[in-house]
Amino acid sequence: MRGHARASANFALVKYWGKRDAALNLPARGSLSVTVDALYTETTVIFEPDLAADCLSVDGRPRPGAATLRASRVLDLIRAAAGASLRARVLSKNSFPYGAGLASSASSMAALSLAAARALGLDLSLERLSVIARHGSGSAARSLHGGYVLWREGTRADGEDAHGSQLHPPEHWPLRVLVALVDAGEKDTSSSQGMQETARSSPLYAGWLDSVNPDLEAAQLALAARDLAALGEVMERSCLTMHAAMMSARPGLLYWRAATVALIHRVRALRAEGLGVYFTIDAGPHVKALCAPKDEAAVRAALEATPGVTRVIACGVGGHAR
Ligand code: 2P0
Repeated sequence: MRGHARASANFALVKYWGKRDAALNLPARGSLSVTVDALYTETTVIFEPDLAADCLSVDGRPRPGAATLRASRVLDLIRAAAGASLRARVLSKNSFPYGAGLASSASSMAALSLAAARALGLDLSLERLSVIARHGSGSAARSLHGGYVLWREGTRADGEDAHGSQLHPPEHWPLRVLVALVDAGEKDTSSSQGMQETARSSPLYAGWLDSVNPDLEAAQLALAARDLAALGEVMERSCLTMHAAMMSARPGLLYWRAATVALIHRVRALRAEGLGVYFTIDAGPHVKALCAPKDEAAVRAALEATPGVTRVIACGVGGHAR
């Protein structure tokens, strides 16, 4: 009745921001991501007869409330699949700051779904686990698979076809992702809440949605051709279009800090000097820079020298949850 799993975080190259069904966590559009090896969650799930309710600890700290409710949504689906009713103790450990806009909800819900399935003796496919993990956090649908992953928006009302699929394994294109940490604090507006507010009040939300499918197509072509300039261009515009929609919500949602903006300019200056490096930013202040291995040292030095950067974490392309 005990299972253990590790899943990596992922960063979207073409972003997910908006739901077509909030109860089922179904995305308004598809998204495309790269799984990263250095940021991961390791989770142990123990189903115990004496527990009255699921309980969750993250990095040694009990997390009652919203985080436990999300975990229970995933555990309920695993219990239903196994015909079990026992409650679970969940012990989760992250290799990186939790709840700070670094995709910890993706890796933690992906690891939870796999660990819980194993604890109850279920052998579910990565696609099925992706659907289950999605109920805990949308972006978790992309963290079961390694490499380059497409999360399809799906057409079914029950969301069973809105799962992640691997487009290319890690060895297809061993790019590097350098994560420049700007601030290790937990963010004040969750992604779920931010998406809801953007969809409700931003005059740019419709334009953002219109931009996604063409960007998904362009990103898939660039990935297949291993064309970094083409992929980088799509990745930056998807990021900036999403943030423009967030910022124009009412009230405006601004995850950036001064150092975030400084890093954008730094990446563009490196490009003007001839380096192939591109940025993306999620629901937090950190900046992720995508580059080829040959440029990693120069990019890393430039990010570390940017005022306000506390640390740079270097990632390769990660594998499947296991
Ligand atoms: C993404 N983000 O595509 C986008 C870009 C953040 C910015 O997916 O409400 O924690 O649980 O589905 O998955 C973060 O959102 O939100 C996210 P829910 P989630 O990576």
